Amino acid sequence: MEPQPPPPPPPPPQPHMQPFSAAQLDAAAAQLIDTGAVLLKGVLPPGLVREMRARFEPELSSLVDGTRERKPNEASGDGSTPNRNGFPGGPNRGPQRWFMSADLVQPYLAVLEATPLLGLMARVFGDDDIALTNIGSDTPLGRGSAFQEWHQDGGGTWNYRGEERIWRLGVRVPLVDVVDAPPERTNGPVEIIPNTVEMPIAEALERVSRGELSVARTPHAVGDIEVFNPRVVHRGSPNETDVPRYLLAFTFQPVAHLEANGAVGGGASAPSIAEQQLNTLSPRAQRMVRLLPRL
Ligand SMILES: O=C(O)CCC(=O)C(=O)O
Repeated sequence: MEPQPPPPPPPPPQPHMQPFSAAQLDAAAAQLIDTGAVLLKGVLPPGLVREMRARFEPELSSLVDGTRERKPNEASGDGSTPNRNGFPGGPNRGPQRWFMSADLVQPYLAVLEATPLLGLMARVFGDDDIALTNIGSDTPLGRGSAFQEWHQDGGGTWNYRGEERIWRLGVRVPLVDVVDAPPERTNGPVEIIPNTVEMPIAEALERVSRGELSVARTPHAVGDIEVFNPRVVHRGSPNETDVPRYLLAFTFQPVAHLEANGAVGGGASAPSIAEQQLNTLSPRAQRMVRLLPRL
């Protein structure tokens, strides 16, 4: 008889995630749709976030030191095109600020099992399958980092079954506490101008100067996640401390939108996922990465 390959290891037990009631998730979804962002407190266990940080920190250091090769989606241009902060394309996004794509591996992928996040996304995207399409990071390393320009990331609404629907959500997962205590203890909270998802940036800034809109900076404790519509006007702020402000930003999109736009697989810059990582995921989380290229 042919020797049988060993069975795949069983998925690890789900980390304990803070339960949220249906009413809390309804309110969070309404806030996200109305304003462009919502903070969910205490979703991820701090031990899990510490494991994520332990994986992330050396990888970013090796990118900054130049000992790690850049991945395709870390190039924002051909090396000569300035990116939106006026610096040459690539992972360095200005003084003391570095972009890095994270590998689709555990412990990061445990975020796909966070039931409050799944409940919130289901309220925004409906019953459709949702895909994870990227994990990125834009890290202000410390003193000397600067404000980003105000911007809106790609995304918006699309028409699906006769309805206007959001087609992209970002999820910020801070790997350290994000503190807003200027001047010395602020470590780079992202600033947003709520209620600007459909507004041109110039108009948003004009309305801020007239006092009709305000700028919000949301502190995050380790374990919190912030879900945002990438069209909300926002910018990174300087980190005035000596400790890098590590934070991962996950991107989720409905599969139906990817299929309708021929973007299944995400194009040249889509991250790949290794088969052995799939075996660590629940069947539901496996569905969320099934369209990604395999390593
Ligand atoms: O994490 C930050 O400081 C800002 C990241 C951001 O807004 C972006 O790169 O679009």
